[in-house]
Amino acid sequence: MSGAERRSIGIGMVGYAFMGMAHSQGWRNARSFFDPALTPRLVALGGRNRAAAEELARRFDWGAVETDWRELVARDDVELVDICTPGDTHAEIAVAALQAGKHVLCEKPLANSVAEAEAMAAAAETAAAAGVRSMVGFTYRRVPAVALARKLVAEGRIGQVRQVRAEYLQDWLSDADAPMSWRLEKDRAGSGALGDIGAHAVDLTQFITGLPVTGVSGLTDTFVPERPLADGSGTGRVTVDDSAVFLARLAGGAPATFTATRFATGRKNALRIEISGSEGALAFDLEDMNALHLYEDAVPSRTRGFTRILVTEPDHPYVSAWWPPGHMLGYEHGFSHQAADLLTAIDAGQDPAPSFADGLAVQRVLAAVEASAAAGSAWTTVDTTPV
Ligand code: SOE
Repeated sequence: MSGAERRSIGIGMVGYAFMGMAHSQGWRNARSFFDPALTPRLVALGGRNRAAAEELARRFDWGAVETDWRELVARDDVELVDICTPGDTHAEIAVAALQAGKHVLCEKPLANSVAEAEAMAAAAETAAAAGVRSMVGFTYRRVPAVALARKLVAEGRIGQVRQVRAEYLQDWLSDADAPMSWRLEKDRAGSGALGDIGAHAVDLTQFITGLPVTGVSGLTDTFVPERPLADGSGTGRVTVDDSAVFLARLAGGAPATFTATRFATGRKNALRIEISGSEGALAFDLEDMNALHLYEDAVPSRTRGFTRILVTEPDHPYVSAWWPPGHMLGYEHGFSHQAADLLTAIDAGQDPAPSFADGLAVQRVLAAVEASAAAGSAWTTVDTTPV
């Protein structure tokens, strides 16, 4: 497509911390590497701390800074609102933006409660009828090895899904002196390891297998209930889980086990999933994210075993936009894939995935785990009614 035929879209992003930076480079690289029909323009960056927002805006060339998200949403040149703030603000910003006719990309987990997620999914559905699109940022769906895993399951390469073991392991809180942050406050983050990283494990399980979680039995623990405040002025109370472990059933009956913890000493960012099927198996670990392990019963026993597929070939999902075969991708690439897919969907007039309804489905699982844990691990059914 020639430059003259290209359309562009104004992006307004709220948030300037870790995710703000990850999304900023995602928009920039999506434009340069994927060359989408709809070109993103980085119009405005929103953040209450003007100095911090201006610093990120300078580095990534955002056109303006707004210190009130309402002003950002109201700007005529902002057509898509990207929400990279803590969970307690997602619902209000997303619903306001959708009602103003702006497309929305919202970080995960979608919200801090099922009620908020329901309101967001309802607003997204109403907006979609008017051609306004929304997406929740479960970026790991867009790691090439994960996207390939989903394709292989759908093609029947491992047969019927019999069992899933999923875990997301980090250790950045195992030091009891690690300071308080918003991620440790229930009012701001909704939950702890469960929502921050367990949400990814749940979403990947549902995405790769195509099977929703229908029931759970959970255990949550908080190992360090009080931590030093970052400014040294005392200590603060941790009001979320440090770890969530749960048993689940998937639609159709397959059992699954989940662990989400930020206390897995030595594990830095190990999002792992292993799916055992009737004719084979798949295994993925984010700490070795360019590889997918495939086991197939159909291979003669002499050479049968888990094969490590290096997912860096041009016919693997997303890879052809990047480097020659064997040249690895990293954590940040998922954010470019997310941005490129969203721009392509908007341009094509299609609803992108994961939708707010997918985000709500995960939220319902998180809530069921918390309810189960509060009731002594009682079996708790997950509402799987479509929005
Ligand atoms: C922090 O635990 C965190 O940054 C999560 O919030 C992200 O979703 C995950 O990608 C990495 O870990």
